[in-house]
Amino acid sequence: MNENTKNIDLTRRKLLASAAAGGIALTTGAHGAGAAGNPENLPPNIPDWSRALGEGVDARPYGTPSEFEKEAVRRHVRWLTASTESSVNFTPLHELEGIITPNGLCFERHHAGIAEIDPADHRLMINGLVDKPLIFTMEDLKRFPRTNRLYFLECAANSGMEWRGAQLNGCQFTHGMVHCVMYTGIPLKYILEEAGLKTNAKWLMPEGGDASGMNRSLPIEKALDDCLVAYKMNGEALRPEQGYPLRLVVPGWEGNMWVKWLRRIEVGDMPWHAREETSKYTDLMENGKARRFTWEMDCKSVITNPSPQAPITHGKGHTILSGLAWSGRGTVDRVDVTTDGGKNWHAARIDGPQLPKALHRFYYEFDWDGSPLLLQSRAVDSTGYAQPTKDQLRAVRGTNSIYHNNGIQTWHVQSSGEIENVEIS
Ligand SMILES: Nc1nc2c(c(=O)[nH]1)N[C@H]1C(S)=C(S)[C@@H](COP(=O)(O)O)O[C@H]1N2
Ligand SMILES: [Mo]
Repeated sequence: MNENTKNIDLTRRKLLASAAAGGIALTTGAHGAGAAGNPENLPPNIPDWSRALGEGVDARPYGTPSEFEKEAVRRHVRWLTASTESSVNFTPLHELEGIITPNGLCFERHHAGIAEIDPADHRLMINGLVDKPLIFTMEDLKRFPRTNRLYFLECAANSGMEWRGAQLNGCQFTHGMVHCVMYTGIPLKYILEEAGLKTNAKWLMPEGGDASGMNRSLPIEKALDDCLVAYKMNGEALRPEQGYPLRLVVPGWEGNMWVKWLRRIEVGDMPWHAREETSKYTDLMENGKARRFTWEMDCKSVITNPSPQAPITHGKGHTILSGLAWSGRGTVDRVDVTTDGGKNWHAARIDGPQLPKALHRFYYEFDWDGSPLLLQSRAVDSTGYAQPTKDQLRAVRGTNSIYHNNGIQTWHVQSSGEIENVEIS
């Protein structure tokens, strides 16, 4: 049994539990704890936690979530990859709200496992077409002016399995290769200026310090525009999973370019044609030709609740729909939602900050009459580009692709409240 089937089973169990509660779901609370909980703790009784002292301030030097939040975890799909070291796990988008991804829940994509690096032994080297090659310690880097920026990172392979049709039951699996974090770092421009770019400097090759030594060619215009060399995420040091102690931030561009455990940047006059931009991370078109250097992540959205891992358990009536939208080209200006597979569209409410190249949160509230629904969301970004249907995408791209699937996602809600991933045309 893979992680995904396990997840579907969990969903079914949740539904059974809520059915047992017999239509009093509203009063038993959103966590479904009503049916299984201890009635002795309910009003008018005094609950257990009011009768004794709680843990002291020495109990949790580094905080962790409540023990009742065990479902909010990264999950992987075992059959997708041969080993866990060269693999991916997924952000539990259906368990999250707002636009910030907590550090411990950011999806992980490694090509050779997590490098564990002592920052005292870490260096960043700049070489190639520069006036003076440089080697920085972490301490050196922390004396450059810093900036704080919130950006999403999406793997180009996010939703990749969906090219062949609806496959995985949950937005965690279909869309969970995305996270959104506040980075603290140095504009890459400052570091390049320190080394001095030669006039023929046109491309960079950032390289990782992990066993994969991952590298990608990065055009100089992007490097000088908004790239960061980051060492903090959401206020604290980068997590080892996210490239501790140093990672490249390439706002709006495919995750593969955001080199983790960043150890070297070579400056050159041509792209390197590295493995990750030739055999991987290219888009194979219908005619057998591969499109290369498709860096920008196009506008996309997904409904995170309700969704297959987060079925409707309260029965018919007032229902809150929550979702995420993003664009690698700017802000998201509009999100529309349909509950009938695209016959009628309604404007969703974008709530919270609308920052360029960051996740946006949207809501749509409706009265569910208990009949089956086909839920979809469609985002429009600040360039005026509207998220396409999967059919529109396939008309241009064919079906050979893995990467850059930003098509509209459909969730089928059954009368029971159970939800599955489907495709309609
Ligand atoms: N050094 C190095 N950098 C890397 C990778 C890697 O395996 N090694 N994976 C890349 C890929 S494919 C993606 S999608 C992102 C994932 O970032 P995350 O693990 O923080 O989610 O990191 C990129 N940077
Ligand atoms: Mo990726």
